[in-house]
Amino acid sequence: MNRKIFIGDKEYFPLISKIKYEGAQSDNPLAFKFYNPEEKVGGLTMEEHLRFSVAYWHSFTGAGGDPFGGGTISFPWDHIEDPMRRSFAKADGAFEFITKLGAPYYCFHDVDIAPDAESVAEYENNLSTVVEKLKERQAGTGVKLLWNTANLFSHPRYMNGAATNPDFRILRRAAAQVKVCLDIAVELGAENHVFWGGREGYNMLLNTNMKREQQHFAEFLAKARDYGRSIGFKGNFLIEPKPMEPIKHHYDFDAATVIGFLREFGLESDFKLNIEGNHATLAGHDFAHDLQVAADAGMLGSVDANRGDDRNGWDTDQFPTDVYQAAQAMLVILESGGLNPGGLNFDAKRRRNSTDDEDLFHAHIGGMDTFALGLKAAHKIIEQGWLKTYRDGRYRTFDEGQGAEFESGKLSLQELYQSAKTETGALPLSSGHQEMLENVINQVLFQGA
Ligand code: XLS
Ligand code: NI
Ligand code: NI
Repeated sequence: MNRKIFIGDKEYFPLISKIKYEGAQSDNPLAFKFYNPEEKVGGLTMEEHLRFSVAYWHSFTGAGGDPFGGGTISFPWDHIEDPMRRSFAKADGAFEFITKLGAPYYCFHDVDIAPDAESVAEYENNLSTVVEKLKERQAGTGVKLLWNTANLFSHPRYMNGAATNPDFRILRRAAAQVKVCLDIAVELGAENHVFWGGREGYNMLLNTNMKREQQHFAEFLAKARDYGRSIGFKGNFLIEPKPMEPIKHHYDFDAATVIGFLREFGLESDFKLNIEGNHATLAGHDFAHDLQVAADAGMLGSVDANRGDDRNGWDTDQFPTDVYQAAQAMLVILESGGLNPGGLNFDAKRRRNSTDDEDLFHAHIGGMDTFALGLKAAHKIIEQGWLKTYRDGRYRTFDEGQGAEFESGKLSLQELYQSAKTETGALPLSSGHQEMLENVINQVLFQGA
């Protein structure tokens, strides 16, 4: 039975019906094999753990253009000439897609949902008109807004940055955009608000006062925070680190850099991090590394779930398919207490030559199944308890005696020296057992294979 799901007066993806969980044995490419939203993993359902979100920009806006060629992907609302009517149709198509997929959340930039404009008044007017529609669609479908963000990087005015632009007038224009976006966050019940500093940084030091730009950035974020709180926004503000691309050196380089910046300027209690897989790898880290750095600082807010390509160094924003990586990411996430009120947002795009509507479904189904498997593997590893026992065991010399005294700050350098002096002979070598641990992860992943 192909039950119709459509949101407005038209069905935009008529060939695809609701995506169902059919289990690992199913050979239906348009079904979940592993993501079963109602299935409990520990105390929560998969839906509650994973909190999947669809990205408006990649899924309903980006047409596959790259520096060597224009778009290849067409959307069922492309033919509508009037930009406002096209935005309405896009919204209906988006909610139809998200509902058919069964993702509980979505995310957007301001200019993904409505036409941009030079004047603040026209920009605001366009947005608030579409926001009315989104509000109705949210209420009608139950789909919620994980986060929204201001696009402060596409318009030519932001070529030298937004909050870090050397021209105050550009910073002020960006602030107006952020103000409108915070109003929208409250209006639509966004659970978080993201800042991705795509052009906050520099291409050459010779024309840049880095210190002054970073002070402006912090002041801008502080004022955004103050305004957001004053209108009742209770969610997390999130900074999304990325080391480079589109410009050479981003100020929000990686998790560690952003944490240092937030602490330097006293922003650490309102701001957390949105960690993106492909951004971590661009910075030369594993995805799990940046997640762990954020978690250790108590600042793991949300995740942009995607991946790069192992053999090139740019932000390919591919859908996650690597279960080994997803398991390691979910291990950090579960050990740090889960993502809520963040989620797993597919900041990912299908390839430029995946031009069928169906491909958008395949891409998301694969990403959701991958993280469902990662979740189950991570949960199993935690339940079995051996990893934690093993890891804790490596630090056992700090649990008692002098090691414990050192940890509590009671040993001076001279005391360490004195007591090291009493040791005679070579100290024991303790194996890190890397291969054994790698093997056990494979065993957990493929038990029963
Ligand atoms: C680009 C970023 C962007 C943010 C939102 O690389 O990932 O998509 O997530 O502005
Ligand atoms: Ni990215
Ligand atoms: Ni992102």
